[in-house]
Amino acid sequence: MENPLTLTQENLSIISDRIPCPKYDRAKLSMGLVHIGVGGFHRAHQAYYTHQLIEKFNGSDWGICGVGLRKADQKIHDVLQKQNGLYTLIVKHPDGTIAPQVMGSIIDFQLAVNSPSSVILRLASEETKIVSLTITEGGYNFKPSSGEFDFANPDIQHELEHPDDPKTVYGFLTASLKKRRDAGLRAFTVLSCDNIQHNGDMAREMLLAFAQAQDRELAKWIEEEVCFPNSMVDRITPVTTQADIDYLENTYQIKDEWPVTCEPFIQWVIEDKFSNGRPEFEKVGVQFVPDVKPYEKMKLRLLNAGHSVLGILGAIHGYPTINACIEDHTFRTFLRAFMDREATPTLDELQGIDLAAYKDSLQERFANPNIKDSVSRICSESSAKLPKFLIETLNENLSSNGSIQFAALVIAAWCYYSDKGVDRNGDALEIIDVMEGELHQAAVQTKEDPLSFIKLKSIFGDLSGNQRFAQVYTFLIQTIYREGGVINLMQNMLN
Ligand code: CS2
Repeated sequence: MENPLTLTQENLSIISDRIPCPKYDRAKLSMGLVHIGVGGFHRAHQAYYTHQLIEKFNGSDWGICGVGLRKADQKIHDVLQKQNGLYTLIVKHPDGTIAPQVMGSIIDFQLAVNSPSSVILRLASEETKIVSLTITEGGYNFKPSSGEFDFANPDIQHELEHPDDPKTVYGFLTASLKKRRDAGLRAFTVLSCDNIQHNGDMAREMLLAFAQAQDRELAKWIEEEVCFPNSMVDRITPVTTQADIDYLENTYQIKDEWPVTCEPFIQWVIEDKFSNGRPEFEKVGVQFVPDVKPYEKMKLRLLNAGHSVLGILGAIHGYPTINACIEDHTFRTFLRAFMDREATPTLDELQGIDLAAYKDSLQERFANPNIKDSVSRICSESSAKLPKFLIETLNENLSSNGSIQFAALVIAAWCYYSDKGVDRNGDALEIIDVMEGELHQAAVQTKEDPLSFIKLKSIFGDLSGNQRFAQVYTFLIQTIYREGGVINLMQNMLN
């Protein structure tokens, strides 16, 4: 048995006899990319594409500097620092094949809470050409029901008054863009990679709202100089488990404290508008298109909404993972009926895309038995996700008099989930949501007022005032409470 080796630059030549490792000289990379929000998804997606580009096409200008803005990023900071930015990406195929590979594209990591000024300097450096973001749906600081910038956030208030002590992404972007402007440097591109429709437009609108409140002249410069391409990103990336860490150690004698696992599928569609150059990502399969909106909409309303449909119903029913849901005929058929009857009618025609084949492929991807994507990951932060993934579709169907009952059932199930906090076997659900308290408060009043949950305006807007919706929802929520579950309702809807 070989010695277990910690994944570090020094050990890389020995580790490369065990699994594929970067073949390029990492010391020679420039940091053209700064990425804010280095979660599993970034490491499975953009950092993977970048690694491929550097390795196969000499994209040496595009090393990545990761940035963490939250205290919780301390862990990834420490791990990446210890491992010289290296980590293992473990691709899990549906046939059981597991393909681990060491990624080398992240070459530095900075934690904003440790040193905000060095993060600003990195962003303001001439070397930085693109600042990409995965700050989650909730990180954009908009009010979900109106879409307006939320100036009430205390961190935003603080950084408006103290531009040199930023806390949120907006404070850091404006502080560094100001430095660039004053130094006569070109602006960087802000490339949003979050699951929000029109993510680039959203980043632009929010940043400009903030900048206008802070410094009107700067806001004007940003408006003229910074490009914000919209992009659609896709790769299912479950939460890393101890079993993944043990697998590397037991099978390859590699000690990696935080590997990332993902499915083989990967997609990135980006609008080709950049302020200051870009990597030739098309060489590694990224699609550059003039208008990404139809792709985003398709993915958010089918894949992400489909995940939420399975996740919320599955959680109540006691299924731990998305593939367990898909194995159940009722869940599988329900998902497809939701996609066909409620999501598809709201989508635009996309040349070259066969929607039926896309939906088939989603079912296959969800069924991958090795991914074991937990329903708790899918349900986490539903208060930020559902307005984008599901409620927009629902509102469009209400306007066009289309089908609404599948989405209504998911919302009713979410109320039950937020109220009870256990599955149908009485086992506790792992609920992760910044609005957990408010959701619970609203949900527990359902017995007295069946509409109490959907009166949470910041999430549902005026949905409770829509008579057609209120009627369908009331019937569904009362049935769920009476029966203590959703399965009969799901079956009835399919008949
Ligand atoms: C998921 C996404 O967060 C969620 O609920 O739907 O993380 C999904 O797995 C990715 O967007 C796939 O590209």
